[in-house]
Amino acid sequence: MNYQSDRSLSNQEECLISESNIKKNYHLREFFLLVLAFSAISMIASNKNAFISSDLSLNTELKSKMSQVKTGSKGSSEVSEESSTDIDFNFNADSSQVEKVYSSDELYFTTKNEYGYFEGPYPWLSLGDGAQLVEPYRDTTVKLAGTLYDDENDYTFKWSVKGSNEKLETEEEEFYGSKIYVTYLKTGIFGVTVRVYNETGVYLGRYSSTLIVKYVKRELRSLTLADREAFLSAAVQLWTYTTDDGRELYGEDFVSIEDMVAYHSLASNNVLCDQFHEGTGFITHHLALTSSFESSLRSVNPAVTLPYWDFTIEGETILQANEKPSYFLEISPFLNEVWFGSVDEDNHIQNSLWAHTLMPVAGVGLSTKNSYGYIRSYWNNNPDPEVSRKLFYACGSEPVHKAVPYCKTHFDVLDSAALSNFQLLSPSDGHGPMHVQLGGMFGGCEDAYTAFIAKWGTYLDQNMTDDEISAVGWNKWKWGNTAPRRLMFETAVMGEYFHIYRSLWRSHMCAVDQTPELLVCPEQCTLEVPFESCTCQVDALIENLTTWQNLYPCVLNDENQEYFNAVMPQELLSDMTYMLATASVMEGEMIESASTADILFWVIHPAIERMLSAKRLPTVTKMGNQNFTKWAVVDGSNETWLEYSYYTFDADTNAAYPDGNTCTGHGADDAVLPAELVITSSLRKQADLNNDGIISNWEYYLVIDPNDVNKNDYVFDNFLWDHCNDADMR
Ligand SMILES: [Cu+2]
Repeated sequence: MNYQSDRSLSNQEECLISESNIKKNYHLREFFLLVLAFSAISMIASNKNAFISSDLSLNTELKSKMSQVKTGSKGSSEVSEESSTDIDFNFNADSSQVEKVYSSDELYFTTKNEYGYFEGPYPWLSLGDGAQLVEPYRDTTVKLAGTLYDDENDYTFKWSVKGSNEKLETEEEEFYGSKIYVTYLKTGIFGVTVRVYNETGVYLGRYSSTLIVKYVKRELRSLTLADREAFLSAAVQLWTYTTDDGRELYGEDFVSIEDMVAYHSLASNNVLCDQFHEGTGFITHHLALTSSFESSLRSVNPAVTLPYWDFTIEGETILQANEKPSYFLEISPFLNEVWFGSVDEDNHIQNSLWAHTLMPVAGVGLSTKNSYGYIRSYWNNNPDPEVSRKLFYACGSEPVHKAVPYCKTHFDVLDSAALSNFQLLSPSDGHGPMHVQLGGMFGGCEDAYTAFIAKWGTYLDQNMTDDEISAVGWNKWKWGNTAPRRLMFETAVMGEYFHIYRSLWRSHMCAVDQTPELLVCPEQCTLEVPFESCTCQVDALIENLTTWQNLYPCVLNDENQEYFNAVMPQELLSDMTYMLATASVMEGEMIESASTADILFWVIHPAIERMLSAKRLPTVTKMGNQNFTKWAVVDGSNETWLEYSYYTFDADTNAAYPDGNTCTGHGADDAVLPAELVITSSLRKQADLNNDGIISNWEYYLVIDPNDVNKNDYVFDNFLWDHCNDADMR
């Protein structure tokens, strides 16, 4: 794939200097430059530097005063040359007097940018000292408000603004007016003081507060066109360059998608352990992966932060319309040319910046690959050189029970009674169906399914009366009366096929006799070998070395076995298991371990972090109109990390592995990411609390606490779910 490097930031990049700016806990590569001028507009238009400037639209009276400022006062040189000095501002207040400090009723700041005022409920913005949020790389107006300002226009306001740049640490920059324009090129906390003078220039008092500069993550739909384009064009660079090449161009924070795919896949593809999934480490691993993407994104364009996709907007619309999940394709604005691409009949992304994205090929020695050598799940023998998406499809049926998460689904995650519940629910209710529906299954299984339906379709479509259902032992029956067997088959079997296939490989966890690795893939297939001949299958079943009954628990869980055993004949169960265990299957990337190769992966996980922030911010208590459970203390002192992996078992409980198995990755102290995947600098520099060189799951959980102003350098735009106001959360 060859993308042109599209970098539209040359002006800002000209300003970047080497790493030297350290204040408090902020070690940021970007630097902060103030340029003072009353002629701000021309500078903003030319976009040459970052700057702060005062307002040109002051009232005439004030303007005339400003033009009389004495030569030599900072920030006024351009007008002072033509000024007379009729009024002598007493800038050096008598230090023997007690200085008047205005309360934040009398004076305070408001900040506004093209998105309006920031109203996120972060406690450090409402502590009473009037701290305001400003976004880096975004022109922002800082305006005075308050009774003093409202009541009286006869004052002159002199601003002193500090940055954390070494030079500016000691030198305040000054200007005049009722508002100033700022554009910060780094995140951090910056002091601002306004000194007030009366009309004769006598100093009256001052007001001081802070500007807190952080990125704001927004829902995809609310981005301006310019921000959308900046995000997309920066993001696609990760697919364009290797890590080495990217670092040469963009610096050490760059990580390529190729590496993201390799490391995510390595963590997921050990037959004895999935370090990132099916366990409680999912949440921090995926949020840290997201931070790694963010780090890379910002290295390409420091003005960009990864947005989030609140897919419950689509999910709730589908629910309200009483439609199947695939209705998504009619209502979502994202699978098209301007965002993330639509797909063609070959399951390829056919347009957008991700058109015909290539899959990474496993290098020598990389253990995680399929038979064709692509970095894909072991069991996914997809020979396609391109990223695949088979939307809302599992080998010929739609997984109708995998509803796109809607308001109630996310409410249940938000309502978690404890961190442990949140850990367990966030992968499943949080977003699981997005992976299933956007990945999809296809290939030889489609013909196998067709053949199965040719034999059993009529039977599956038979209706059942209540009497028939109770006659086979079921009083509580969730499959209805209309073709219940068809529904059972499509939801419990075809809709879970991705999971069943994986289980047949990790068969020590499910087969009755606990035989390991029953599903076997060819060591290697050349690209000339068609997928039909490069099948992962349970050879032992074909060779009569095992039975369908031995595999049956890999196909159906205990509860579903009871339903199926009651109403399906043995021959059907045998045919079903045989089909599942021998069909050649291909999977779209989103459903398997190379999901990071699809841009869609990267926009869905921030929605989960937004929920975690909502849990931890004290004033966020509702989704829609429904209150959710709050955790009493959220600073790490009162939460308990649950360590759980589906793949961990004790000694003497498994015939294949009598010594037991510990699947790492899910413990509080386990590394949150491989060291190669760097996270954003602000988190990286603070997260390793015990200085052991490893950022653990727990340390990562602590460092993204949204209540601590000094930690994360981004926030979410809001915690409003307006589309859920009328949703039923019960
Ligand atoms: Cu995910």
